[in-house]
Amino acid sequence: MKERFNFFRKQFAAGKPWLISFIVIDLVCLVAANHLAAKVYLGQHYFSYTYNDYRPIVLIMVLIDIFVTVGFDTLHLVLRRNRKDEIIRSAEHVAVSLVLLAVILFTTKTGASFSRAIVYIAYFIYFILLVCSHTLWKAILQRIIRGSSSSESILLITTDRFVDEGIQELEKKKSKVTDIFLLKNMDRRELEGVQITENVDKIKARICWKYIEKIFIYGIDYQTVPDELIKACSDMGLSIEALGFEYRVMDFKTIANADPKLGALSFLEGKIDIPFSIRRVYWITETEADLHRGFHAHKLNCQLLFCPYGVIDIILDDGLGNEKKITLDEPYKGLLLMPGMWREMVWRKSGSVLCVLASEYYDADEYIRNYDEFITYKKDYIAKRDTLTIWREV
Ligand code: T46
Repeated sequence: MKERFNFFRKQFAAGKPWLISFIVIDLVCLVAANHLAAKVYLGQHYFSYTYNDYRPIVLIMVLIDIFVTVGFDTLHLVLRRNRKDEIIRSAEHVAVSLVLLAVILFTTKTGASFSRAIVYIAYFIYFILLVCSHTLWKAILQRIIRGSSSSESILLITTDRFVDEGIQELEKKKSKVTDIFLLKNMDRRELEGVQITENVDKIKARICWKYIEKIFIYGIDYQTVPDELIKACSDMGLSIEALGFEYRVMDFKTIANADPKLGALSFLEGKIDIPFSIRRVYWITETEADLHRGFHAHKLNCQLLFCPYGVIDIILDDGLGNEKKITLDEPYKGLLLMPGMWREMVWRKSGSVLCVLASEYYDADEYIRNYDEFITYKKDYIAKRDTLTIWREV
């Protein structure tokens, strides 16, 4: 419940006027449902009680309604949820409210003796009104929010290191980034006209209330995107498109000493320099010159390769007839390698050390060790790459 309450706060911050409008609509529906229920029930039976006797109960119901809305976040992503979710959430709202009211009525013996039956009828009518009014108001709001901005709202998910490149890449697709979700914002980046956040709840709320229509990831492995965000996107019917590169040569940050005898220190930091979570580290040592290894590709594994001592060539093949040789000949030079690239490593100097940071645990099934199989795999992959969508069970 605490988590839901926190998310409600973030939603409120992102879409205050619209969220308030939903709360007001809910309360109007609740009071209307009670009036209707009283009319239906009291109209059919003779009672010495009147609707006035029932008013305190309605007041308690209103207070419970506000409590449930905020505490249980029953307006969760309300603007973007589909009809099925709308019905489930509204039913949840009504059920929790009914239970709370029952507890209050039983423990305090408040209200007229007819109130229990009216309460059932009222909550049933309330549920119907809730679903109908939300559906209608959502349709109106979507037009207002979409219509008020001339261009689409686009979210880019990336790391500090790849922000500028990601924006440029999307500009090439004639898409202007309006929001950025950074896995970590070390440099406290600010960009004019672009909202940057590193808070998952905040970005979820913005996707909902700012009506973000397209989401891209750039330069990171899809597994780095928080599960919570993927789940929220799928709840809102949004897919995440992966953009990016197959490999990247990068220079690590290095602190060199004025006195060469003191050596140099290079370093890599998670989420900032490494666009995936490290699950495994391995290194290859005691090597002879002209050693050849590799001859495989990965389906899932993202890796960062570097050679802290010696010289190693990495020959990459994208399966489409393009070959590229990268020479790791400096301790501060790294090769970021995304899945789907055939590789061969050639040791150019005996004793050279190859270090690898990997995004996956060792899994022999995730390797493609047959070149023909790789070519077929790659063709399929390329065919879908432009619309590569992340739909992951979370
Ligand atoms: C890659 C290049 C750069 C394990 O049991 N656990 C491990 O974590 C690794 C990496 C390997 N192994 C076993 C599997 C084989 O029986 O060690 C043996 C040698 O592995 P492989 O022939 O795959 O080694 P390389 O040098 O051809 O490839 C390695 C990595 O496997 C690969 O992911 O990209 O380094």
